[in-house]
Amino acid sequence: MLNLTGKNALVTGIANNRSIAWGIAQQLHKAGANLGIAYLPDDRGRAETKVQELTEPLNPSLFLPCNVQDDGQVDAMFAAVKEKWGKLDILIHCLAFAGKDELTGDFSNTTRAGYDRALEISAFSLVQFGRGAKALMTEGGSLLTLTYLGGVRVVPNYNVMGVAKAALEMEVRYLAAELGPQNIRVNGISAGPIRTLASSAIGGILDMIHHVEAIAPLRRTVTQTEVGNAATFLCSDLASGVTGQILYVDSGYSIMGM
Ligand code: NAD
Ligand code: IMJ
Repeated sequence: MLNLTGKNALVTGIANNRSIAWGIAQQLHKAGANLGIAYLPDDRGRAETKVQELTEPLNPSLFLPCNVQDDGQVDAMFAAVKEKWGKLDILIHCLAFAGKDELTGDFSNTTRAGYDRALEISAFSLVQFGRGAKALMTEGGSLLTLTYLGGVRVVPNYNVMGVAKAALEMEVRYLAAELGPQNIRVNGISAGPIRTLASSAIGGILDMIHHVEAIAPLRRTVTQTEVGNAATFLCSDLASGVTGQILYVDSGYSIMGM
């Protein structure tokens, strides 16, 4: 049976109650996992307060700042996990960022700085997390990331994020191959469009959601809870034979050719 009691799960990427990571954290908590929450700090400490208030009902035993652009913060996060928990079992990578200018207009106008930032935050961060997982998942474990169809097919305006997701998905495979002998599994969930902070800021997202509702076999979009349930499965012993995979949680949209 699916039971995460006694498992230590660190969740990144919660910004608000619409975040996919929030859906994942809730389902991991429901399955009995002991939670740690890492949030992106801002100058005024507002993110800290907001995420702390939101996640309080899940009784996290760790609450840590982590901007993946700062090696010091990433190292400190893993050091705190080691100190408090000793071992890590589950690590959720649920973050991405590209400059707004890069997510509209011609892909060929992507700047060097914009490309570097998108790939650094959205893809290199999984390499950092893989290193942390390797050191801390001493009894095996599960590393999970979130990706999108725009990493394998052209989706209007996804642009440099598509390149970042392509890199991210290949990292899933390289990390799965490297960490497998330690019984650490590495997988990705490719979620269909969901209205979150990261998607609502995109022009035309509502039209894209309506398109999915018309075309996808299930004739609807997916919810954060559905992604959270699939994540809980992949992080549980029920998925003990699954690694290096991208699981589509997209109402079946990606199978359609027309
Ligand atoms: P969201 O805005 O709620 O989450 C994005 C998170 O990234 C935020 O919590 C933000 O704090 C974090 N982040 C950004 N820069 C960071 C940095 N430098 N260091 C640490 N954290 C940083 O939006 P979301 O839609 O829940 O996105 C979560 C993941 O799901 C992303 O990887 C996204 O690409 C992926 N995804 C989203 C959709 C969708 O339609 N919403 C679909 C498929 C995949
Ligand atoms: C993002 C851009 C273009 C099309 C898009 C998206 N579609 C979907 C998304 C169709 C579903 C959302 N998505 C899958 C993402 O990964 C979003 C990443 C993202 C969003 C923003 C918005 C605000 C900002 N930077 C961002 N960086 C990454 O300033």
